Amino acid sequence: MALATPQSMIREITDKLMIHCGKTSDEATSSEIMEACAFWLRDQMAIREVQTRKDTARHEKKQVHYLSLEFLMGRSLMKNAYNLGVLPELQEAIKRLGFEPAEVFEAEPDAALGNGGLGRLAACYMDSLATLEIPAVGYSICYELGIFKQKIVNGEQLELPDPWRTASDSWLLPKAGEAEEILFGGTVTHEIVDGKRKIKYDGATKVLAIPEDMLIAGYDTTHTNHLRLWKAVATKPLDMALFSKGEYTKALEERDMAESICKVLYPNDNHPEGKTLRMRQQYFFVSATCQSVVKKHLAVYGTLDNFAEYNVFQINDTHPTLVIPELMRIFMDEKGMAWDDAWKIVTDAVAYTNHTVMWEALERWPQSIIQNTVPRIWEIIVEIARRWQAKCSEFYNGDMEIVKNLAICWDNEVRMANLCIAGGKAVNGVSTLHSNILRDDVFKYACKMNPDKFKNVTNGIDHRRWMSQINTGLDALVKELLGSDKFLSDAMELKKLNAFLDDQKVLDRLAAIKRENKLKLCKFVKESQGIELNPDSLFDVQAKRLHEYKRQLMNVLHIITLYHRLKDNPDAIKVPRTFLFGAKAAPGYVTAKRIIQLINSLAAHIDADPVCKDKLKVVFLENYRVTMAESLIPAAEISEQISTAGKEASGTGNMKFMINGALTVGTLDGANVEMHDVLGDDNMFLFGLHADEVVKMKADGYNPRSIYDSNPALKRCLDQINTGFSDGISYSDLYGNLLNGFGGSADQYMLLADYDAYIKAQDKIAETYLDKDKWNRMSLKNIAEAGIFAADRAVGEYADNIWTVGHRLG
Ligand code: 26W
Repeated sequence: MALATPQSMIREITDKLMIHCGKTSDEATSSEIMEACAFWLRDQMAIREVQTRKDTARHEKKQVHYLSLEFLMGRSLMKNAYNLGVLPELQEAIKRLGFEPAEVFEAEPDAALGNGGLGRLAACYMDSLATLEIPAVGYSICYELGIFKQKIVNGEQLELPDPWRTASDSWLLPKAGEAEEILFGGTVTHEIVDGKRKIKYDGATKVLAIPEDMLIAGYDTTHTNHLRLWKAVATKPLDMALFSKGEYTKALEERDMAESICKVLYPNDNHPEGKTLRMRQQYFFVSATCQSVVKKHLAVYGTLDNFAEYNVFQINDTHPTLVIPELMRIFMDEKGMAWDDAWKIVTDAVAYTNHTVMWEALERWPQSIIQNTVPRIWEIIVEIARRWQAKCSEFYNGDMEIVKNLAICWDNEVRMANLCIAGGKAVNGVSTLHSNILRDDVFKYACKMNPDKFKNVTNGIDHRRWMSQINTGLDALVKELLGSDKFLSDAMELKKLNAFLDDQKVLDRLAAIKRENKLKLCKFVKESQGIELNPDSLFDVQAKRLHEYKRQLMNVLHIITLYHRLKDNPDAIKVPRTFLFGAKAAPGYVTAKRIIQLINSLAAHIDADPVCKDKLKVVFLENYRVTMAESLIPAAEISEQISTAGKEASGTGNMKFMINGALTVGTLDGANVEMHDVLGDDNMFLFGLHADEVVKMKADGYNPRSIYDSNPALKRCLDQINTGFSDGISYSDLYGNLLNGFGGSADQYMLLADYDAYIKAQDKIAETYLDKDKWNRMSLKNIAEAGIFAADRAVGEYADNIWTVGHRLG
């Protein structure tokens, strides 16, 4: 049954506007209308969520607790209205209130509490968890500032703060009554009282964790979950004793410490920052979560014996690892359990997903930071490590090399991945290739000890958001062709589009939809950056975090190659191209920032050269974010997925482009491998070394300089980077990285080894583009085969193979 008619909605939204903003609709701004709509939707969801929670308890359903330091939610207004089935009514109501729906949606800031793939994956999974009617809660930190806003000034990245909450507070439901206390620092002593061990904390600092819940409605169900964002506040506003003594700064210390915890999201992707503040963030949200879950479990069941039967904690990479020692602490110190009993429950209740094999991304914490920040947790880790080491040593007959590799504590460091393996019931990678690399390489010794623990769940995306919502033209075509909207609940239905691969009319309509989307993007780019794009050119897009392994620089080498061809022969380019880049670089990642600058130098140089007019253009899109992806992806024709094979755990952007009909140029890496499985060589542009060949070539002594010496086109590109472009900025550092590294570190990501194959793939793309029908057919094939990359499928696999919880669909 519909929740509301536009008429009743107008009345209720007007009420919200009055109560929360103190305005009538003729006084309100678009932003206030947005807030009023959000309040209305939130309240509808709140009613459903209470019902869901009661059902979960009444029917004694197992619950999933999804812990992640990042949730890249983006905007929620359209999403929630869509899932609640009231989007058309809401749009109508907004119009009748005298506002333009697009402007109201536009007024919502992105909730950008994440860096990239890992954070967006968590957001997509929240949608599927609710849609599959799985009782689940997401947990994270209520950061005041999300990922920085990127400004490009003179070609360089500048970071600005992102105070996302200003207009988004209406989504949050504060639950002050469910606050938890977290202890930091101090010293720990053990006392025996009445024959029982008691832990005493001296000089610890208390911080209060207050939940702010963001409600998550499922699609086509009333099932409603929530994302619990913990906010840190001091237990008392001011230490009056110190204040009275005149020690003003010290009196404020506790408050400042508490507030600093949830101030800002760390902007690092694939590179952990071993800082005390980050450790505090991790323990803060883990401890609050564990305490809250244990409390709620006891309230329903009155015992912890069945805790693992009714609760499972999925940890999103190692960032929430402390859930393992924290549960041990609660079970033993607070609930009086013996070690073995507590350990049995923990190891049945925790599962870990690995998202990267980049060695620099694997978290290793200095002992001193853990010891000083969370002294009791440190003691428990030491004991876990001791027992684990004994077990490993026994299994491997004391082989010290292997024992060292498996150790949790070694060289005054704590290795979080090993702690997760020891304390978890499952470890999974995020694509077939990635999971195999974990089993055969990164975690091979642990895998041998317990092969069944190591699993794969290939990532997926929320196809309702990433296709239907953002590409309404394609959504309408698919519904018409399939004669139903069943694909929204069962993405495999998309396969039925295969029946239209030779239908000329369908192919033409598909092309017309793409063109519409390109025109919309042109408008967006013109309005946001003042840049004119040529809609008749091929839109070639690389949008993802900036990282050397993702090889934006190889894309640049191709562009320079095209430029040189044009210089030699103004007719060399048959297919005009627009290269669009969207990427944030971690603020401390110097090389990544230099690559952004290089792209901008190149873009300016090409713009200034008349030979490129209407043939070649490069645009660096400022401040790439979820909302930008939503207009960029439907307009893309080529999706660049060109990481060094073996380095990209899965990729999820690749899936979003695919389901919107872009063709992929890519290596056999991450989920590209599975894309290739369903598309074959004919429907994507595959190139380059395979993961095993990368490893072998490195082992045999990779020599990029010999490739440079023997390939004149490549040499010319690199020399051009060395000298730079018309702005006079030299990129000799990037040139040097590719050619002059020490100890075999030149061209770490093997751009030169793949250059030739990449150029050939790109030439094939241009040739194929000239055959419109062939191109459109390939595009339709991509959409038809994208169903397996639905998050619904992935979450269903977690439910079946790791969590053992029931669900609907599939
Ligand atoms: C602590 C610093 C830090 C921050 C984030 C280290 C590592 C990360 C993430 C694990 C990086 C990340 O986002 N990984 C991406 O995860 C996606 C979802 O599984 C995959 O699709 C991407 O391939 C992977 O790079």
